[in-house]
Amino acid sequence: ATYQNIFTQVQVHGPPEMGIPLAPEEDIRIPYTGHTYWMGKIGQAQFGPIYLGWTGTLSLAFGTLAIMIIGLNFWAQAGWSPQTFMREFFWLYLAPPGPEYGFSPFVPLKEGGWWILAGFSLTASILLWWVRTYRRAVALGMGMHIPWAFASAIWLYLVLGFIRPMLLGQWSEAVPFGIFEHLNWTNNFSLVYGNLFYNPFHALSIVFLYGSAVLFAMHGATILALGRYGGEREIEQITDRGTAAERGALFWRWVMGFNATFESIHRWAWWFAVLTTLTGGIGILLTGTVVDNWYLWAQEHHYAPDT
Ligand code: BCL
Ligand code: BCL
Ligand code: BCL
Ligand code: BCL
Ligand code: U10
Repeated sequence: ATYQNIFTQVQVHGPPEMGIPLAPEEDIRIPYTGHTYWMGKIGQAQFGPIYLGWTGTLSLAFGTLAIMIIGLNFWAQAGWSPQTFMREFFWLYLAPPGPEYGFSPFVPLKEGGWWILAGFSLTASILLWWVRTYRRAVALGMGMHIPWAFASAIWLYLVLGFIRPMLLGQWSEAVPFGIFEHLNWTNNFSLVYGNLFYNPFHALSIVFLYGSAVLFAMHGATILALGRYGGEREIEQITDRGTAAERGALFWRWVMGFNATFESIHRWAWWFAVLTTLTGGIGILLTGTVVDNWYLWAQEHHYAPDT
């Protein structure tokens, strides 16, 4: 094979590639396609066909509804002035119901009811999108790695906005919608519960978050550096280990004494990413339910010094 990369690639122009045939009742792909040279520079030059289906359509509908509810509430806060809306966008927010409402689903719209409706719509949108990833993976005969990884992110999202507030019986524990307001919430959460740094699950989440960046850099660099031996054709290298795989493995064995394989490196990456939000969700769920003050907890368990 010729050595090709992003700078020297040949872009093939032909009739649009429509993908595998689907059963007629299953085939809800929108047949429009396009072609741009510049997209070809960073990936595929062909756009579409996109598959929408009913989960995709409903997901977009609920997503749009969530954005509309949040956006209109922001706009109302800005006194319906487009200028104020634009200027204050990053500071506007939509807060969950106050503690006086507990976990009741019936809250006056202006007192947090809009927050519940927006949260419901956003959650419906996200869950439908998850179903979509699941069903498309089935349709293409793929493994379930993408849906399960996505589920790990959704786990943290649900803990933050629904599961933990439900266990504490308070909507007011949930995260507000707002760019800076959700950062204020994050800071406040750590302060109220005695410094999140002393939550071992927060530390684990950081290990995997930092570790993901380390692995991503190592692997991205390894593959680019092996491009001249066809290293980016990873599947061939997995099923029929060639010189690229040998060199990559040897490099890491020389540098740090052990190495992954072309397949296992993707398992490392998958697990690091998945464990970031999995451990994170556990850490948040324990906060206020099992542990009220992480610093005191840490002292008790010799995770922090006693004095
Ligand atoms: Mg936050 C920052 C979204 C939960 C702590 N957070 C961000 C911003 C973005 C965001 C506005 C960049 C994220 C990013 O690049 O991710 N956060 C966001 C969402 C949730 C969330 C959507 C959620 O649970 C649904 N954040 C939380 C929880 C805290 C938290 C509550 C602990 C984890 N977040 C922080 C901190 C920071 C952010 C700390 C920042 O410093 C950063 C920031 O700049 O804040 C101002 C990586 C993902 C990608 C690169 C893919 C693209 C993602 C895009 C950018 C997401 C856009 C979201 C959009 C504005 C909201 C759309 C909602 C509609 C209704 C559909
Ligand atoms: Mg902050 C920094 C995220 C809240 C204070 N913060 C960071 C960034 C990252 C981040 C973007 C750290 C990564 C980095 O720089 O790596 N912060 C982050 C998030 C939240 C957050 C996601 C959150 O609320 C959800 N931060 C807060 C709150 C403050 C806060 C508000 C604390 C209360 N944050 C700070 C401070 C800093 C950060 C202070 C920083 O200094 C840091 C930053 O931006 O730094 C640039 C970079 C990686 C390195 C520095 C590691 C270098 C490793 C070297 C080259 C090799 C070491 C080899 C080793 C010794 C060998 C080991 C032996 C072998 C195993 C055998
Ligand atoms: Mg720190 C956490 C190392 C700079 C903020 N930090 C950690 C621990 C580990 C560490 C002890 C897990 C990191 C991890 O898994 O990353 N930090 C470390 C090092 C530097 C560093 C070596 C450095 O610059 C040389 N950390 C900073 C700066 C802050 C900072 C000052 C912003 C970036 N760091 C935080 C926060 C947290 C950590 C916040 C945590 O919550 C977490 C923790 O648990 O703290 C208790 C991903 C990398 C990998 C998975 C590869 C393996 C890396 C191993 C685990 C590093 C071991 C270091 C070893 C114990 C010390 C050196 C050994 C020498 C041979 C003597
Ligand atoms: Mg902390 C959490 C790092 C300091 C308070 N903190 C985390 C962890 C992460 C981290 C490891 C979030 C994982 C994640 O992937 O979330 N923290 C971190 C670091 C420092 C730090 C590195 C540091 O000091 C260097 N944190 C502090 C200090 C506190 C603090 C001590 C603030 C002062 N931190 C908190 C709180 C939380 C964290 C509170 C958390 O809740 C979180 C955690 O898990 O803690 C245990 C990002 C992933 C998600 C939020 C999942 C979202 C998934 C959804 C489904 C996505 C929806 C997308 C949406 C629809 C948008 C679509 C838009 C498109 C563009 C169309
Ligand atoms: C990627 C990839 C790819 C692969 C890959 C990988 C990315 C597709 C196919 C690599 C990825 C993985 C393997 C996945 C896992 C990786 C991570 C989770 C990332 C984080 C990594 C780690 C945490 C591991 C870090 C470990 C390190 C850095 C190794 C540490 C080791 C040392 C410090 C030892 C270094 C050894 C040296 C310098 C020399 C040799 C030394 C010895 C043998 C030991 C002792 C020395 C002697 C006996 C010599 C005598 C010494 C004398 C006489 C002096 C004594 C003096 C004294 C003072 C005692 O994309 O492709 O492949 O794999």
